[in-house]
Amino acid sequence: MTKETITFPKDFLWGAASAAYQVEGAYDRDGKGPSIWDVFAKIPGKTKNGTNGDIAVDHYDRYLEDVDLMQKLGMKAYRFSVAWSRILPAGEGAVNEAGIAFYARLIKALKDRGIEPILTLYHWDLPQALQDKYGGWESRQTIDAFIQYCRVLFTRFGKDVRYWVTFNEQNVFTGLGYRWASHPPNVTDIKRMYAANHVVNLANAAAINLFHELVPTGQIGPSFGYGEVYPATSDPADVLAALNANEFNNAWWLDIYCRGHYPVRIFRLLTQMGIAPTVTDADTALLTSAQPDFLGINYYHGGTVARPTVAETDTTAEKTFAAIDPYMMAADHDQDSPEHYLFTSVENPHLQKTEFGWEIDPVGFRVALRSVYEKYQLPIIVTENGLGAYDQLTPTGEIHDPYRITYLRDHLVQLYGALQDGVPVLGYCAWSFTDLLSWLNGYAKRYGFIYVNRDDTSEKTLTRIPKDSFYWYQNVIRSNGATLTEQ
Ligand code: BGP
Repeated sequence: MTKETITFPKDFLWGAASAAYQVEGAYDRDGKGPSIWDVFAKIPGKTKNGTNGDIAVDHYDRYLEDVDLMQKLGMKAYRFSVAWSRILPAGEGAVNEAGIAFYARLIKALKDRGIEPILTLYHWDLPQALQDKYGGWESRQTIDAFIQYCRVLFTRFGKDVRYWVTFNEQNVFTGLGYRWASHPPNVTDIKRMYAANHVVNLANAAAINLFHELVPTGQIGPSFGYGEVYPATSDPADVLAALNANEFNNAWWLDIYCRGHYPVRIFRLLTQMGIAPTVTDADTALLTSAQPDFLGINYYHGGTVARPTVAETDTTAEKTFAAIDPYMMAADHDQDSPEHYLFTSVENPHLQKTEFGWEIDPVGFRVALRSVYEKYQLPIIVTENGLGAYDQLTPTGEIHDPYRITYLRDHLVQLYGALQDGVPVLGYCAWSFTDLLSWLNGYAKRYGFIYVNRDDTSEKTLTRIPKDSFYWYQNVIRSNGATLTEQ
């Protein structure tokens, strides 16, 4: 039997992604105000080897070189984020025209080369001034500031940018920021996490409504860090645990984005535990009024669970601890953890892991795309997917990354499968375009198609060097996926 030739839709958005704090540098230049990441990364012990984004990979100064490389790669789309405190240095109030000008130049350079900009409004770098003044996302006043920021960008860039992302991985930044203190604002309080998360939900809905008013020709949606959760066995108790885990880790956000309501079972548990957010009728009215146009899905891996170790009524049993993983938050010793009553995370014996311990699960990618579409019936843009690895520069100045090619190929083949199944996937942005700063893993965990010559301790030359995966992806794009058939 001959294999069917893979052909993606003709306007498929082949892309790659980045985020402002991870690439730009120029953290205090041209009027930019400090963000919570500028401050947090300087707290001793919080990041790998004390790394920060002060210089990052200097995209702020080298954006033209980077955009030229995107064109060479053949990219049809580039997902980037805007640093809120470049636009509004105090988070609200006066607009910094130099900040606007930087993104105007970037967007123009992309469009001149036929590359569709996909603009993320919030990739975790809240202006520090809003944290100091209002307590950041714990205050509804931050929603007003966010809406002011959105209004500026929608007005200035609404006619040039068609695809907009509201919040990047709300599940990750609220969990790591307010529960595990491994992101700013460095808090360990699950009740405060759910309260802040609710405020972000309201900001997301208000931004979507404003966008539809001001930019009727564009499309907007959140980017969610999705991982399908599997039952460990066919034991119905494990299947129920997987349902619980999917509602706890995924539907808790996606149901709000798409339906305006929290999943009932989880809300009931959080209420019993005294940690549920307060939801007013006006909140529900706002949340149900806002409809995203698409869902951004960031996919790295899912998880596997078994029945919880304790009955729901048993609040005395000892809690289990597993390492903090942004996508599968685990129960901890120190506080009452809802996971404890819902599921127990277990290893999946069928899956290999990356050098950094993340499961590799391309079929899970197809399962994820299918599940999300069947449940929410919105087009999907894959806004992140990729492999972090310790790439090595050879003495002759090359980077051979066959493991990344295998990873990306296997995921793209499954994405094609989902397209064949009927899921409307509009585009795929690999994480990441160039190497960049990993929030907690410094510069050694590399994801890019392009190597950047720097490490944790020195900016070295910051030279860009295309990896083998660059030339591989170039062929995939050029053939609109056909070269995936041969591999
Ligand atoms: C996602 C973030 C990205 C990026 C990626 C890889 O959660 O949206 O910004 O960091 O994960 O993560 P890491 O650098 O931790 O490996």
